[in-house]
Amino acid sequence: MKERLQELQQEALSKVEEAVTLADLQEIRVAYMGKKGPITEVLRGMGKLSKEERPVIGELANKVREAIADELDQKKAKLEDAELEKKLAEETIDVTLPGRPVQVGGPHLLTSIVEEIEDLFIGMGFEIREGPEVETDYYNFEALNLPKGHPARDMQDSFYITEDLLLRTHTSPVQARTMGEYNGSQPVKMICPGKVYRRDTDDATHSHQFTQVEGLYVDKDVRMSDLKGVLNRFAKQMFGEEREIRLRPSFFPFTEPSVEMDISCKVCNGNGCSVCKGTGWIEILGGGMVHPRVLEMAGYDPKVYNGFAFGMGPERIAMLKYGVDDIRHFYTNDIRFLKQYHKA
Ligand code: 2NL
Repeated sequence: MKERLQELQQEALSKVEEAVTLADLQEIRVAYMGKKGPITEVLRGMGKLSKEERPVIGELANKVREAIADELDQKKAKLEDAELEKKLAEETIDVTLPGRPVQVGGPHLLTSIVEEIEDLFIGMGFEIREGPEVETDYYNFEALNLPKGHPARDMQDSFYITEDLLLRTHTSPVQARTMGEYNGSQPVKMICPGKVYRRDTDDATHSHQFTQVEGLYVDKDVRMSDLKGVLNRFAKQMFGEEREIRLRPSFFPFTEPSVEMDISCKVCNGNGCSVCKGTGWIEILGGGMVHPRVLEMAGYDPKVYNGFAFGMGPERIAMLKYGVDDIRHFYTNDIRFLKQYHKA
C-alpha cells in the first residue's frame, strides 16, 4: 500500500509537470483527488490493515494528497500568470501609431456662397425671406409687371404645371409676396435666396435649375445712389477691396430705370484679358429702381414709397470668384470638385 501511494504521487506529479493548460490541471485534480480517485480507493482498503499500520498509511495518504494539491496549486498559479502575460502581450495598444483618417464632410460650394452673400446683406440690415418654388402665374409674372402676352414671358420659357401654376423662374415672387403681406404699411429690406427654374438646354453656362439671390429695399426716399452704395460694398466684400464697380443702363420689366453692374476684372486688374474679353469689366448682376406698377400692385403708393431691387446668380458669382469653368460642376456632385472648396 505504501508503494502504491508513492507510485500514485510520482505519477500525479509528473502529469502536473507535463500539464500545459488550466484544463489539463483540472483533469488531473479530478482524476487523483476526487471521491472516485485512486487515493480514495487505497484508503477504502485500510480496513484490512493492522492497528499499527493504519495511522501510518493514513498519514502517508494525507501527505500524498497534500503534495499533489500543492503541486497543482503552484502549477495553476504559474499557468495563470503565463496566460495573463500572453493576453497582455496580445492586447498591447501602440499609442504612437498614427490614427486612421476620418472623412469629414462640409457645405457645398453653392451653399457657402449663398451663406456668404446672406451674411453680407444681413450686415447691411437686410432680412432673409424664402418662399415657394411652385408659384402662381400672378406672383411669378403678373405682380412683377409682366402681364399676359408680355414679350418677356416668351423670353422666360417656363415649366408650367397647370395653366396657373409653374416652377418659379426667379425669386422675385417672394418679394412680391412680402410687399403684399405688409400692404404698404412699412418699409421692406430683404433678400431672398433660392432655387429657380427655366426651360433651357444645359451647357457650360446654362442650367434648367439654378440659384438666385434677389434683394429689395422699399422705403421713403430710396435712391439709385443707395443701390449703388449697397452694391459697391457687396462687390468689394465679395471680390476684394481693390475691385471697382460700374453701372450700365439696361432693361428689366420690373425696374425703371434698370442697370447692369460690372466689376473690374481681377485677373488683369482692368487692363483687358481673355476672362473679361479685353474690356477690363465683368458683368455680375442686374438691378434698378422698382417699377411704380410693381409697388402699386403690392399696396405701396409710388408717390410716397420707392425702392431699389437687384438680382444675381450665386453660381456665376462662385464661377468668377473661384475660376469654375462649367456650371454643371455645381450639380453633378463630383467629390473631387466639391472637396476643393471645403475650408475645414
Ligand atoms: C438678374 C437681374 C433683377 C430684380 C431682379 C426685382 C424684384 C421686385 C421688384 C423689382 Cl419684387 N425688381 N428684381 C430687378 C432687377 C434685376 O435680376 O440679372 N438676375 C440674375
